[in-house]
Amino acid sequence: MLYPIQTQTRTLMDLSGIWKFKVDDNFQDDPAKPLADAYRVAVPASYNDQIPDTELRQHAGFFNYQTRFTVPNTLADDRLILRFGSVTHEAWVYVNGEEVAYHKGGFTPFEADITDQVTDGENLLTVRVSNLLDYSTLPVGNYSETTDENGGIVRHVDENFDFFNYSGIHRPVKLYSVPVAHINDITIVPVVDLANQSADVKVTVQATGDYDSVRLTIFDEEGQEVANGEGAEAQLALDQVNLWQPLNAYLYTLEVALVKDGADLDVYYEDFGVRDIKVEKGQFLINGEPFYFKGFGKHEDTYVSGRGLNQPYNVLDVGLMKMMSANSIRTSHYPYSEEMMRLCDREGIVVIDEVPAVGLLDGFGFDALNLEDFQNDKTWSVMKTHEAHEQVLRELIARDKNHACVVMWSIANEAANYAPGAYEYFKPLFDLSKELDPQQRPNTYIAIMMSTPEHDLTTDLVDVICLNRYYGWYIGTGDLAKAETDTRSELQAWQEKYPEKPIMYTEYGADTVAGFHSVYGEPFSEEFQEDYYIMNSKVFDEINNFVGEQLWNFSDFQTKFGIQRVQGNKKGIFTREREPKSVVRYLTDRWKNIPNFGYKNR
Ligand code: GCB
Repeated sequence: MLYPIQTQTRTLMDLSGIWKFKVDDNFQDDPAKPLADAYRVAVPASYNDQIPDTELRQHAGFFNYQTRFTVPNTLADDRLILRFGSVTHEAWVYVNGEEVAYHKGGFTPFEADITDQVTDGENLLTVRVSNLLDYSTLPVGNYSETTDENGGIVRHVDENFDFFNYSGIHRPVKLYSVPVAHINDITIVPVVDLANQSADVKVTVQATGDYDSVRLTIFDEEGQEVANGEGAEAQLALDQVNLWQPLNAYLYTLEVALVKDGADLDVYYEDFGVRDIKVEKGQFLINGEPFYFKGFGKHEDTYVSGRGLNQPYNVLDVGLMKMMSANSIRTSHYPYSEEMMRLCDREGIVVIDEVPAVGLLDGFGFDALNLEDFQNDKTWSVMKTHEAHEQVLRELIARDKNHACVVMWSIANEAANYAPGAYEYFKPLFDLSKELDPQQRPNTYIAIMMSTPEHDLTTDLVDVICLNRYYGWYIGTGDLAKAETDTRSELQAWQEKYPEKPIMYTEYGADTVAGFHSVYGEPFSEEFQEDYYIMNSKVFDEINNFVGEQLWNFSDFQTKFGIQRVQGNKKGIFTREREPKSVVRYLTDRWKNIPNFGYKNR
């Protein structure tokens, strides 16, 4: 799916701004009429932290958003497409009262051709949103209903995951025009010949309407033409290729033009990087060299904006990562904004791209880590997420397939991979990912603590073993000597059992209250956080097939309430305001001394 841009043939309008907003649990508002008694909220952003009302902030149910827009009459001959970067979690869209789009899934874009609904003068845009989650949705929520004193339904969602259920119109709403004959989609697959420093760039264009030919031109970063070709399916050769490298990005631009009678009907520009990804003999190779992941699990989570797009924070976060010599992130636990993915392409941040498959554990809780009764775990008989899971994977790959920064797909975070039925659930999803990804990237899932070498049932499916581990935190809290022994013996066991598969940590961390110090290095203190990371680093360096460390979490973030959470999760190495905790210095020193390539001596 193409990102909306303005070109010589396309006009792009941004509908961001202050919209009306109102709870409408009983479907009383008419989408064709102006909303009465509404709040005003900024779009894009989560609604939750914009209105100081406790009940509203926590509300589970249905909401209406509304704005007005006018279309310039210079666009009368074009098609008009209304596009949402994301609406969390379910949306019904009405233009002048007529439903034009429906989309379920809170983290991927959708659009609708609204040419026939738009009128001269002002148009009324109403978006009905639901933030409900249950055992059929991703993420997974525990849904229940009660009745109020008037017999009305009160809905409840208890998150089956550890982040606040922010909701609303989270990403930009754009209206763009395309000519009647237009480009719908572009797929780019660079095949690199590392020895000859060249690449064949395979391009596939999908287009609609009446045109004679498709013209393809590749420009380098100086704007010089470096290759050209013709046709909806073509292969363009690049010599002396500039590779896209971690923290050293190089982006080419592909210009696609639909041509009729010698004139350009539609033109679109897609930036892309040329790089090669392979997993081989326990190594993760980028451009033929063994890469070492240094970085973070993150969240899209900032003050006031909640989970809404916050570009200054994205820019700052990438800057802080670079300051620390970090080179990678995982989009835990859902696809991040297209704007962030474009930024990562540009800045050379390597991305493990995750679908919102989180909460696939029957009865999630912090005590779940102590469960041992794997045989009787009912997760795979009670979850009804098959359809949603296929959909999120399709939509993520359709959106992100051309991104150089994406080096691996993460098909789930912390599912019950040890429970009966796990293999049957996941095998078709791994097959689907292979079928859908034109670049054939590696696939993984992120394994929870109970998924040990002896209990995990699905490791055969993954290209890289990705582990979330909390020895010394959830297990043996505060005992770092024991944590060290446990970490070492588990990592050694993985390596022995799967010598061909690289292993990495995708989460490890300890809640740390900024400014809390202890001469005894007690849990929650900045000293403990540092000791914890020093201990883990020591063990990582002993394991040959260990190819990366992505800690939990980049910054403190908001969660649901619970006795384990004090205004959210405090495992950030930065606070929610992005102030560093002391461990940032230790990790910066460590990562400055770890090269991106060839860290492990073999
Ligand atoms: C995990 C989850 C993550 C939590 C984290 C924690 O394993 O993947 O979503 O926030 O643990 O801090 O408990």
